[in-house]
Amino acid sequence: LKRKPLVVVTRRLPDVVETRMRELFDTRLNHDDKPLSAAALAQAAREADVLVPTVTDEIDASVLAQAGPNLRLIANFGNGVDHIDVDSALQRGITVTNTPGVLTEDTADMTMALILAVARRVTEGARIIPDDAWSEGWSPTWMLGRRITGKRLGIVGMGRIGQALARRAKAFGLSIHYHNRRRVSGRTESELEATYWESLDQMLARVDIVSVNCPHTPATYHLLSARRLKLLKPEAVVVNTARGEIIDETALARLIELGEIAGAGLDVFEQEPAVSPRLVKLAKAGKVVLLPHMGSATHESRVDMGEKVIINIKTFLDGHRPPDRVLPSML
Ligand code: 8YV
Repeated sequence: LKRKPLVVVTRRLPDVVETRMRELFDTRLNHDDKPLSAAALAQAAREADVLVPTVTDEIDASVLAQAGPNLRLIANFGNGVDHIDVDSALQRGITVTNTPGVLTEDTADMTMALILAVARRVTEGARIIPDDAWSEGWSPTWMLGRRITGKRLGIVGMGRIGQALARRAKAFGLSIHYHNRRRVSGRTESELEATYWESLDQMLARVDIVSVNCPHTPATYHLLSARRLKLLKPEAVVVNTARGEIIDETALARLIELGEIAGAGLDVFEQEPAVSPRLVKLAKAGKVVLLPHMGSATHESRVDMGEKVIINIKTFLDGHRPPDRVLPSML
């Protein structure tokens, strides 16, 4: 009798997803819900036919070198695959899939939430009453933020999430500017009333808010470098719900400290879960809003992501091309 393929899941997933996986596959779950150690990850790669990692699993060349001959599919639970050495995986004949499309709206919502939180000092204000610090009462010049209506938003990366953000931002009265590897269709541009900037540098010098919505690849590592961040206006705000590595975080913190950039809203960091003490200090001072990688953290997104993972695995095990293959051209 042929053995059923073993699917190893590295983190706890929503109950409905785990139940469905168990019905369909020989599934090994991790109810510890702690990130696997490098050794445990390598062991999973040795034993599994299909590996289901998340952003917290570093599947580098050394893990892949220890993979067993059965490992044929890495079905990532999540969109970004920068924690996986996709080139090495593909060279070894391992297919890689992700979960695009289902977390778009939630991530765009969280980006908008960060824009509003920074501009209107929402998190800072929300601490005042619980901290019992409102004894003086209201004043006309107290807790003033910045209006967002009429301002310019520069979106770096006009894919699904960038476009979903543009739709929201347009409704908030922001004008939309974007930089992308390729210009989006004329129809999308006119729907979003979006202005394309071939030169990221030129766009950065003109916008009031910049939002990072591109994947992290070798080409986008520190795309917002110290030099580029210095092009921003002193009133500008930087928002990132993509990947920490796209921004030179140290330079960002320094420029905010110097008052050369007004503030930032960050959901992602260069060394998660470690966050630079300088950013933490700036958060305490009300200059930045820091969230612990919550962009797609809704019940709905997590279930939909799980369903995507299941469809990718099932299609692959049935001998067909899974719908969400990660191709070298995407990297
Ligand atoms: C997840 C994400 O939190 O999809 C992504 O790229 O960053 C988030 O949706 C995480 O990746 C889950 O692995």
